[in-house]
Amino acid sequence: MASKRGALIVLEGVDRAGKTTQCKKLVQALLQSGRPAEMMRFPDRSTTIGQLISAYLEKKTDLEDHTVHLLFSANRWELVPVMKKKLEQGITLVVDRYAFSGVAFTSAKPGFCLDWCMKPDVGLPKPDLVMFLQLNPAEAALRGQFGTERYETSTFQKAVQERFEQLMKDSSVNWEVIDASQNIEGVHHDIRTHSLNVVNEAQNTPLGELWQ
Ligand code: ADP
Ligand code: 2DT
Repeated sequence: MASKRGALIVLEGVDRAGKTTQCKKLVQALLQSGRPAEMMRFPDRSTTIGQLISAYLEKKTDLEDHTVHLLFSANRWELVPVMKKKLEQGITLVVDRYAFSGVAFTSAKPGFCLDWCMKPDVGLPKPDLVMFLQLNPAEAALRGQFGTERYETSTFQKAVQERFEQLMKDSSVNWEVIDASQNIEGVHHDIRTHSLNVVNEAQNTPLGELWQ
């Protein structure tokens, strides 16, 4: 009999919502409870494609908008064999941003619709759970200034938030909205509760395909 698979858990949210902090804490909590777990993040800037994306985000290079969208998607697809292997080995993957960021960010640019932006990511491993860390801009501002990378402006982030809200209407994805304005432990408590349920359920269900 095949061994029990790990769960694919994604954290999404606007800048400074606490995604990275919470991904790390969730991995620690899962490991401490005896469940194998690893963190991943997108973009993964370590690959050749990731380096092109990183230079773009750092404004060292310019790329045409469709082109960079496809590179972000390619950066996920190139990691799919590794992700599937780990999940099959029973490792739960906790992922900092995924295709939802891909769609929300590009579709916030003029001339892009949600539908076109979703297409390249159709068929990716489907997350068992996507937690959206909800935080309003005033509270995000209390956590520090915007950085200097591309997209780090309040006008653009507001448009991104609106696109995320559109995406969350899609009931084919298991969304959970988390109140990210709580303290770090409070947010972690909510995330851990939802994740443990999903890790247990995923063991006996096949991995799905996103948006199809
Ligand atoms: P993201 O990955 O969503 O951009 P981070 O996890 O990097 O967010 O957190 C952004 C900043 O906010 C960091 O300085 C972090 O320590 C702080 N932070 C994270 N979660 C909270 C929280 N719940 N309350 C207050 N500050 C937080
Ligand atoms: P961080 O590395 O700080 O999370 O910033 N983005 C991300 C996209 O535009 N498309 C994508 O597919 C993904 C995964 C969000 C990465 C920045 O890149 C944006 C912020």
